[in-house]
Amino acid sequence: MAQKKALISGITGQDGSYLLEFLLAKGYEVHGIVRRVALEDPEHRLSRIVAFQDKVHLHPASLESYASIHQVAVKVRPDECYHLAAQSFVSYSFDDEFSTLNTNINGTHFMLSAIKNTNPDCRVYFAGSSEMFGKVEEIPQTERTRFHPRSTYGISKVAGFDLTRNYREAYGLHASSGILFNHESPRRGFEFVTRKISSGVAQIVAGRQKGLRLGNLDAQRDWGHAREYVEAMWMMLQQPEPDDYVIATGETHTVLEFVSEAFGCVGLDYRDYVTTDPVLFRPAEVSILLGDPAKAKAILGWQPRTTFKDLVREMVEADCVALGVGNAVRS
Ligand code: G4F
Repeated sequence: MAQKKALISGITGQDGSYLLEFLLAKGYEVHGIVRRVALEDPEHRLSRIVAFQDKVHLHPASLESYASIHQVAVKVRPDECYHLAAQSFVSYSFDDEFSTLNTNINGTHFMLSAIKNTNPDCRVYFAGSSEMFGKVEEIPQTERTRFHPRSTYGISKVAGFDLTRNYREAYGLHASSGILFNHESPRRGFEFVTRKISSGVAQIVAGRQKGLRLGNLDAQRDWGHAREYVEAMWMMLQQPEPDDYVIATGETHTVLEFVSEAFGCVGLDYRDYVTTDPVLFRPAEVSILLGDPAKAKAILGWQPRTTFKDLVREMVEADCVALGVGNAVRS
């Protein structure tokens, strides 16, 4: 059988890097879309995929340019396309609503259109988000729960979700959306709360930082491991019919629980270090996310494996090891 070709947008991010590894292990020829600046600054911007640089084919393109995406689609002619690229930091979407909407909505539209126009048999994955549920209308959230986004990021993801469904219904594209709940790992960006906490703990242990300033500690999130969530993306594209799936653990925890667990890993009491700062609260918060992954389990055979405690520990340990204080982590 001919080697399958996959195209990933957002390949340099947390999810893109895990997906790249996963697809290479499955024998795929993997292509990635990257911004031109990333190719000019590989040490910094390609750090998550540096180990695979000689195995992956990178193509410069911009989510803001249909022509550039179209060109890559023509050149690669992928069998599967994973559209992960986005402005994905919710907090930033309050600072620049316009660019978040432009990049995320147009980027998704350009990708769907380029695939439909050049390679309509290609299967497409769209990275939807639990942020689409926003001010949740039921707990837990399922594929049937109504969306009520609370940020332009969430709104952009609802638009991407609707575009994906419309390309499926109008043009027969095999296009699926994953409604992924928060997923973390040692590769998470430092701006997201889990990595801010795990790296903060390591900095404190290493004596480089005295305390940690956070926003809303009462928010609840359904946190899983990113490595497992990319497997679900692939599973969706192996189904005979395209569809939408909630990918979640089915457990929710407060930010405070994450904080307490993370400091506990190195034998510290968070109350001695953590302060809250109103500046870090969001104008509109998503208070609770809790997903029901029953459909993914029944149809894809997917289920989460990493527990909340193990996830926190893995992240704290990785950050402590990176700073040379791995021995502070309690066994
Ligand atoms: O880690 P966060 O920034 O992630 P958030 O907003 O839930 O979004 C992430 O998950 C979504 C899936 O549901 C993705 F679509 C999205 O791209 C991203 O990956 O914040 C989590 C919670 C929020 O309630 C926030 O208010 O943590 C709270 N928080 C408290 N203090 C903080 C902080 N968040 C950040 N980033 N920094 C803080 O200091």
